Amino acid sequence: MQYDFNIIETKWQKYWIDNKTYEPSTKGSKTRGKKYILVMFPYPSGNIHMGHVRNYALGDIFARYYKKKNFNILYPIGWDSFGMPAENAAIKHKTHPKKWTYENIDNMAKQIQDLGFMFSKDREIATSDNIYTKFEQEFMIEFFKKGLLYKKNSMQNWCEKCHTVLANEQVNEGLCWRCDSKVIQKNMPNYYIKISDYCEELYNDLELLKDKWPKEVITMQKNWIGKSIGLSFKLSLSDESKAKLKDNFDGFEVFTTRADTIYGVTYCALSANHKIVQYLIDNKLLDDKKIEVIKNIQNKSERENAQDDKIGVALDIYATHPLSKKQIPVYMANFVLSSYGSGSVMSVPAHDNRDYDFAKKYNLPIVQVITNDKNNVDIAKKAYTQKGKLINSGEYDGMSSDEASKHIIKYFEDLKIGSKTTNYKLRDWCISRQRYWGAPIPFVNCDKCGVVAQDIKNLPITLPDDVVIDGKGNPLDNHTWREDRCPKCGGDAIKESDTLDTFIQSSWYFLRYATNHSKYQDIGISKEDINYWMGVDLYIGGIEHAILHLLYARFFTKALRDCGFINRDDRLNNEPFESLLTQGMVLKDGAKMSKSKGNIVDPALMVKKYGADTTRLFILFAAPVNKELEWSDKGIEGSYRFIKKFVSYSTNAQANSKELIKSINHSELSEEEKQARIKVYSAYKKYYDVFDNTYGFNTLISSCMEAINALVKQGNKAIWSEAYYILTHILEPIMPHICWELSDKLFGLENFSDELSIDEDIFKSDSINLAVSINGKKRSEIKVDANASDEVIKTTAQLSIAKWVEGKEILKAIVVKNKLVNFVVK
Ligand code: ANZ
Ligand code: ZN
Repeated sequence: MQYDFNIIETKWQKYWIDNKTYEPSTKGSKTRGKKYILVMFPYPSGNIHMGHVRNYALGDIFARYYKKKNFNILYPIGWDSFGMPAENAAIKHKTHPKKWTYENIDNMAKQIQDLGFMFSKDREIATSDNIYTKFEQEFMIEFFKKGLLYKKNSMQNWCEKCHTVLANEQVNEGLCWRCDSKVIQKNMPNYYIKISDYCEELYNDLELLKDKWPKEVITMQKNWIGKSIGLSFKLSLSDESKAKLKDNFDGFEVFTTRADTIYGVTYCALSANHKIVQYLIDNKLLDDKKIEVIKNIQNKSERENAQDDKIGVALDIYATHPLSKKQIPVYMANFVLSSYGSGSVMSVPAHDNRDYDFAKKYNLPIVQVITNDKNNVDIAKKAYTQKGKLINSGEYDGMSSDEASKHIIKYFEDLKIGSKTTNYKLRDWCISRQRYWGAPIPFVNCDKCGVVAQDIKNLPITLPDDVVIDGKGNPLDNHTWREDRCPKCGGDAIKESDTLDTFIQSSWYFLRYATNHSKYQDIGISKEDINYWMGVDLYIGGIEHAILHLLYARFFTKALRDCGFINRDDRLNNEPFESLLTQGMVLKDGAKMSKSKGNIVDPALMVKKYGADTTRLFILFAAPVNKELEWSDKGIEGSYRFIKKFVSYSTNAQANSKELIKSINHSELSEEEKQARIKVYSAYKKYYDVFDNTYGFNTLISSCMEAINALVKQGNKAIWSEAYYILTHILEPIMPHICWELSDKLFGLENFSDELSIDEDIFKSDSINLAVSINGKKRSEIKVDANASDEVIKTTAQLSIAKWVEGKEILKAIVVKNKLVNFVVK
């Protein structure tokens, strides 16, 4: 039989689409339940790459697996279609971002279909569609009403020359990626979402995902949320310092996770943007040189400052140590973040690395207050940052760190000068982007009323098409489109020209998919449909989204619940993704495939040359799912050969052979027939284990290959038929087109819905293993029939040790029943 993948693949893709085979049916249809399989939707950059293929192949095999098990499946795709590359393309190729984006979508949709990925057509969405924007804007307005969205001034990376805000990724070593001029920090109005209100819930609910999400992803989320428990207290300024500051400040708040080290405090440090620092600058209480140093630091992002060498400025003011009452100097230090804790720290150089480096540089005293069990801590070269036992700490001497922290916190609380505090690293989410190709932020600025939400009935607020994109600022800024009326007072108002961060779109797309498409025009999310489809049973995607996207999506689900858009789901605690599978990267020559490295293998070309089934088979066979996958031309050739072999041997099976298969009597079969059958059934067993538990698809494919190798050693038509009945079924999710073709020819597709019972008896081995030794030393092992004669055993054993007895004389062979064969050799 010829293998013409072109004809076969086109034929079945058409069949699946025409028959809506993989469309979700509405709730209540006769199925075993629902399975919602989700893959991370692509940015429509123009072409599918191998990373997409790996991601969607995995999604597709689960969708097909559950479909055959008669689950109602939702396996949707969409396009994360707002974002910067469209604008970059517009600058470079002088096209319109919209045109570029939608052409790319068409191209990629075709490539996806060519691979036989059977995403729902009905539920396909593009997040740049006006109808998607409409509901997103509604959510933003609701968040605003609930106090979950606000506007405030904050520092942004700003390029004077391009007159634009830059994302962190667009700043290379302090310079603009486009024009190489120096990037400064500019204080600008921005919109924020108050994700910090949800820190605790986001942190605590990770507990529910234990064992369902990869451990490292949970850890990454935990670190990102960054929960720290410690002590907050106020350090009082000395009287002289208070006077210097004209009594505008009497002290400042600090936060420490190491209350036990308090006696080791030898100075304290404020961030460059601290109120006191600003006061000193504004009132010329520092000399020009110091002011210049501070301003330089203010002009850098926190990220940059944290990476730089330690820089400080003595502020010539003093604070009083709360316990020892000693006067300690106050510095401005570049490593103190203004947005964490209270933007100021008590510094313990002996036990904190940053404090240590800083103290060394500025010659500040270092006082050790923690030691270890052996009392041999040496802080001459570096800080000792572990916990231990207290020394030089007055009444706390001898206590363990934990014990001392407890007592010290209590002391502060009793005196009402401090309290136990939980701090989170997670900052509010800045959602405004000063660029064109995004969802307009649905607010106006009114001179009289300030920031006012657009009227819901006027949504969506859509982008004007007539813009020139040249990379210099946001083309919306000076567009007449901005002229508007204030929904509150009716006076002149001006539209917001910022657009939403694209992470907003990917934070609710899975809820949109789960909404029946017949309702798409009327509502953003259907509560009823969500109740049925959510949570996502399996979410598959790249580990690179382990932090931001997954956190935002988790947050959105909870926030939309609190705004009444979805119902509370106590079972899942409103966690959207019940289980998560992160696939490894696709590499070529050891490096991630990328345009700049020129090591890209184009999936469309592979499909053209070998067909979709071969491409899918290779991708799933070449590596375990969560490991990196190295592209190999030999490998894909091998996959192609396997499929051709699979097709050509199919002529050994007989059509309509149900009765023939039933007539097989295992105990009457020859050893080769038995072996073939055992291999086929092992693969069948593995099929369920792999899909339900291990996800070891590469091992499932190996089992099928082994089965074929065992099958060719015999010629029983019934056995071949049974094998194809099973193998076309279990390989169907992986290489669907050819399996549908063969199954259709041989079994009328009946085997896809038929779960054969597995006769465990066939695995009961009727052979035994024997050790083979030479002069008492074990050399090999043989497998023989349980009732083999001593003669047969001796011959088999001798063959297995041939290389050790070459040129030697065998004096005797002794068979110990069911155990071993020993040769006495001279
Ligand atoms: C004294 C101390 C002694 C500290 C010691 C650590 C070790 P995490 O765990 O990340 O929450 N800190 C507090 N606010 C800061 C800010 N705005 N910028 C930079 N650092 C800040 O970190 C808490 C610790 O980071 C705090 O505990 C404080 O230093 C510092 F042996 O206080 B620690
Ligand atoms: Zn107004």
